[in-house]
Amino acid sequence: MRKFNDTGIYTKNNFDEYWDKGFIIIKDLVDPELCEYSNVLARSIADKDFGQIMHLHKEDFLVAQSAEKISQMGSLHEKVMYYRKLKQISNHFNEFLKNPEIVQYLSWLYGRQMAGLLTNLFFKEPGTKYCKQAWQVHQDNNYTGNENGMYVTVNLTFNYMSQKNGGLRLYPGSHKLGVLEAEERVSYRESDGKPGNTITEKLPMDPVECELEKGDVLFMHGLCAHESSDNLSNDGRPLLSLGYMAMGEKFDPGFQSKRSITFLN
Ligand SMILES: O=C(O)CCC(=O)C(=O)O
Ligand SMILES: [Fe+2]
Repeated sequence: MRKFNDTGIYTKNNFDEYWDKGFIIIKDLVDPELCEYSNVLARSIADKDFGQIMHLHKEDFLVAQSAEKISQMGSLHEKVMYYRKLKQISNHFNEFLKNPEIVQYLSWLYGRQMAGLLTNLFFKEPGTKYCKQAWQVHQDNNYTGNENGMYVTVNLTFNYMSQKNGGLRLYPGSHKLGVLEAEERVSYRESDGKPGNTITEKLPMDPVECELEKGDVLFMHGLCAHESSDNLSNDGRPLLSLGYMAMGEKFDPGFQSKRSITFLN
C-alpha cells in the first residue's frame, strides 16, 4: 500500500494529525451492529455492579471474574453452560482485537507490525457503583511501562460517548512530553471512584472533549494524557479499550493483569 492517499482515511492529514495531537478519531470504522452485539455479550457476563471486565479476550480471565456468579448457580449443568458461554465470548473479543480495519490502520500509523496486548470494558452503568468512576489524568503507557512509548490504546463505545455520560477528555500534544511521573492508584474495581495512575505535574495544555458514536474508533498514543468524569446521566457508556504494542517492544506484563501478546494476523 502507498503510504498516503488523497482521499479516505490513509491521508497525510490524518497521519500528521495523529502524530501532532497524539490521537485521532476515525468515524464509522467498524460496523455499529458489531458494537451492539458485543454489548449484548459483555452485559450478559457483567456482575451486579457492572465492574470493569479485564481481558475479555481471555477465557481464564472471564472465568476468574465470574467466580461469584458461577458459585451461585445451582446445578452442574448451569455451570458448564455458563463456562461454555464464557469461552465463546472470549473468542468473540479475541477476534475483535484482531479487527482488520483497526489493525491495518495502526500498522499504517506506526509503520510497524503490531501485537494485541489487552482488552478492557468500562460500563459506567447508570445507577451502579462504577457510574461514579472519574479517571484521573494518566498515560496508558504507564501501565505497560514501555520506554519507547510504543503502546497504543484503541477505544470504541458500544453506545455513544460524550461529556454527558462520562466520556474522555484528551490532552492534545501531551504524548510529546514523554513518559511523565505518576502516582500509582488502584485502577481495577477501585473503591474510591478515582482510578488512574495520576500524572503529578500540571500539564501545559487544556484537554479537549472526546465524542464518539457507535462505530467510531479513537486511536490514542500510549503517552497521550487523558481523564474522564463520572456518569450521572441515564445513558450507559460501555467503552471497549483495546491495547496494542509494536511488535518486539518490551512491556511490563503486570502481576494481576498478566498481559501477553496476541498475534494479529
Ligand atoms: O473509562 C474511562 O473513562 C477511562 C478508562 C481509561 O482511561 C483507561 O482504562 O485507561
Ligand atoms: Fe486510560
